[in-house]
Amino acid sequence: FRRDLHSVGIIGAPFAKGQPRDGVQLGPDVIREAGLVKKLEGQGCVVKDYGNLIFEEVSNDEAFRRTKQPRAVGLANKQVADAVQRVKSDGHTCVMLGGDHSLAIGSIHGHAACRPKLSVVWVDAHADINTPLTSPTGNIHGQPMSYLIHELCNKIPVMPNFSWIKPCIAAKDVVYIGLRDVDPEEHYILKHLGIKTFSMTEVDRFGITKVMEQTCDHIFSKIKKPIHLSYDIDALDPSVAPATGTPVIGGLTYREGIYITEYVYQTGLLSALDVVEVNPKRAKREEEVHRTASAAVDLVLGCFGRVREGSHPADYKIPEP
Ligand code: B3U
Ligand code: MN
Ligand code: MN
Repeated sequence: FRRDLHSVGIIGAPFAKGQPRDGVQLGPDVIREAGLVKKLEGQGCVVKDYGNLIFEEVSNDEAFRRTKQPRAVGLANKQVADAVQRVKSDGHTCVMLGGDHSLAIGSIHGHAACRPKLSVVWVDAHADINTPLTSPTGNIHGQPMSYLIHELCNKIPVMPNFSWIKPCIAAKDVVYIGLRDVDPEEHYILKHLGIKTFSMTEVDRFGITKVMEQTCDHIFSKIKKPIHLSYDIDALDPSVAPATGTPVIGGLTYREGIYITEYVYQTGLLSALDVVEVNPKRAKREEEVHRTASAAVDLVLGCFGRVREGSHPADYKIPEP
C-alpha cells in the first residue's frame, strides 16, 4: 500500500449509565459485527482488539444532587482511562467504542496522561459541557467536557468516584463541530470560555471543507498537538444514523461526516478516537441498526486512511494474458 501501516488498538466500552436509555452498551458489539476489524485490516492497518471492558455493578448508587449514577460513571471511566493509557503506551492509535458519551471523560483523561498536550475535536449535535450544577437532566453523558476543561475546575462539585479526575484540556484546545442542540447554560459556558464552535449554521455557511481548515488553523495555531477525535454518532443526521439515544434533525450528511474523518487523517496527528452513542435498541427496524453501525465503521475507516477515490498496492501490475 502507498500509505504507512497504522497500528490500531480497539477498546470496547459497553457502558450505558451516563444516560437513561437501555441498549447503548451494545454499541461496541454492533460496530464490530459490521466488520470493523476486517475492514481496517483490508485497508492495511495492523489491528489489536483489546476486547470489551467489564464494568462491575455499583450498588447504592444514589444520585448526587441531580447527577445520576455518579459512582458507576466514575468507576467505569477510571477503567476506560487505564485501558486507553495501556493502548497508547503499546504504541497504537486508540479507538474507544462506546457506550455513551460519558466515557469520553476516561478516554480523554487516559489519553492526556500519555500525551500531555492534546487537542480535542468534538463532533456532536450536543456540546456535552453541562456541569453537574447546570445539567437539566442529570445525565453525565451531557457533561463530560465540564470535568476535563481547566477553566471549569472551580465549578465542579466533589462527587463520589470522581476524585481521580483532574482537568487536562485547555478551552483553547477544543473545537466543536455539528452543534444544533445546546442548552442555554452550555451556550453561556462556550461563549464565556471562548471555545471554537462550528454549529450546523457554520457548516451550512462555510461548507465542511472550510470548517475543517478553520478547525486545524485553530488547534494548530501554536504547535502541532496530537488530536483526540470524540465522535458522537448523533452528529450525523438521523437519516444516516437513526439508532441513537437522542437523535436531532438537521445533522451532518454522510459525506460531511466522512469528510471530517478524511481531513483529520490527513493531518497525520490523530492519536485517539471515540465512537459513541450507537444504540441498536433505538432502531425502529433492523435495517436502521445496520445503517447506523455501517456509518460508524465508515467513520473509523476514514480516520485510518480510507479514500473514496480508491487505492492500490504500490507494486500492483495489470495482469498480462
Ligand atoms: N444537553 C442535554 C441533552 C443531551 C446532551 N447529550 C445528549 N443529550 N445526548 C443534557 O442532558 O445535558
Ligand atoms: Mn455526545
Ligand atoms: Mn450527542
